[in-house]
Amino acid sequence: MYTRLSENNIADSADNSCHYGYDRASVELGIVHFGPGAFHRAHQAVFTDDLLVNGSTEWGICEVSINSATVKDKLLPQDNLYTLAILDRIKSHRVIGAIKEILVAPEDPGLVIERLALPAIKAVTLTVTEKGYCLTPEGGLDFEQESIVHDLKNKDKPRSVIGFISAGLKARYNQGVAPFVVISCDNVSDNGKRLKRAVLDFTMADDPKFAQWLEKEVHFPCTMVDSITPATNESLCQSVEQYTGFKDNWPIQREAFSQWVIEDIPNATLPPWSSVGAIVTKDVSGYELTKLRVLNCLHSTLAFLGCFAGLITVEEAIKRAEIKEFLEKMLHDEIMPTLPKVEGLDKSAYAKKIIQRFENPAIRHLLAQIAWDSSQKIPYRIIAIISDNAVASKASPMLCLSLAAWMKFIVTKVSTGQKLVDPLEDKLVPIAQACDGSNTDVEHFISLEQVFPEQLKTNKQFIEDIKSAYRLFNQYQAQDLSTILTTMRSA
Ligand code: CS2
Repeated sequence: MYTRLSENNIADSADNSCHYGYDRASVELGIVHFGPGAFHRAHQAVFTDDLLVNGSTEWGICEVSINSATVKDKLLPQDNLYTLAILDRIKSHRVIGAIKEILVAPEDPGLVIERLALPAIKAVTLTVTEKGYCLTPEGGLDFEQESIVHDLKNKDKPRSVIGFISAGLKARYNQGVAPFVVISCDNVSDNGKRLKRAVLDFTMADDPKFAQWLEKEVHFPCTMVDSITPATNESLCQSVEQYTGFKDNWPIQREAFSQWVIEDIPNATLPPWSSVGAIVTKDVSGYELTKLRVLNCLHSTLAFLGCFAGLITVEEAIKRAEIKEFLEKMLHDEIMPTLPKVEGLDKSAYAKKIIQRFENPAIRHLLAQIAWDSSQKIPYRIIAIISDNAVASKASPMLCLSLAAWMKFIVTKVSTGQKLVDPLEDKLVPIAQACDGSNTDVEHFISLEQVFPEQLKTNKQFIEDIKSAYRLFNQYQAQDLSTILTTMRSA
């Protein structure tokens, strides 16, 4: 019915309003990206596409999938093009042409290193989630991880992103080619610092002289990335077809808001993303912390409370007055006081805008999607705030309620035989199986050293607050969420 999205078909189309609008043949590779998931294609690839729309020709992207060939298999038949649907009060669609090539690392690791060694590659970006950095809970490289053990023995055939970045930089070092800048775009605080630590630890174990060069010459700016990007579903594919007239194997959807804050490091040359809206600033950590603690913390809380109440989407959950009021009070009492001063950022206006973004009626953002991988997310977005409050001798009963709702969520999933989508699944399942609805359930969860820091485990107030919140989730049913929220607030 619809023709396949492709360079020729879009060029021949009578309605060209979605066309990327530049000559793709003249675009050269300038960026390598690891992890071409939906968020990258909705965010960094779009900033880069804007550069190409403005006439640059040196910033084509070579995508590298670390494990699976799915992205390549879906996008190759359409010349690596895909549609970005911006779904908000105003809707728009555009085809993104920035991806020039997609490599699947296990198919040809040598080719990935070859690309990384190309002098034209000036930046390497990553969205591989924090587990891709292979770090221990203490923050150093985990030398016991299988892929790291493998990569230190097989440096020309790495499996991990850390092994690839090191091999690419080493090839440049050996050939006297200036290094690329390495830009983590994962949603964790101090992302650049964490990544640098992983790469440095790896190279120290490999070649200390090269490691010294790397430490001095290679820049790893921290970043903050933000745009709400629900996973692609069948209804998006259909609406994109109807709108553009093309069959697209993997369109991407996101809200209109998109923000990229990149640390300004002297001598680190970035592709000119600041000319298309990226903010380059010395104070990226302030933005990062504010985003994690406001947007992501509220998101996860919405997900846990909403899932308990049997709700499906963010919009449905934020429409419930008792949930919205709870979030607003939690923001005011427990989150805002922990936020740093950020020049040029009005925190109250920022928080207000985030609630409005959640109310966007044009996208169906599934609460379940946000609840995925929570063991990796809550340390940054919830527990770090509780820890800061604890240092200031302040309790965080509402944030504890959010954590208790996460525990309840895990126990419910496991007891009803549903699959957990979480990298700590093998630890969470036995914990949930040992739970019996009593106070000791909380203790089982808190023993997870990857999630809960030592100093909280011995904090009486924290334990008491989580236990009393957890009791409420066992005492009341899904339809009683408002009772839970009011009971806890009046306690
Ligand atoms: C969400 C984020 O899935 C989640 O955990 O909180 O992906 C959120 O949508 C993005 O960080 C927004 O920039």
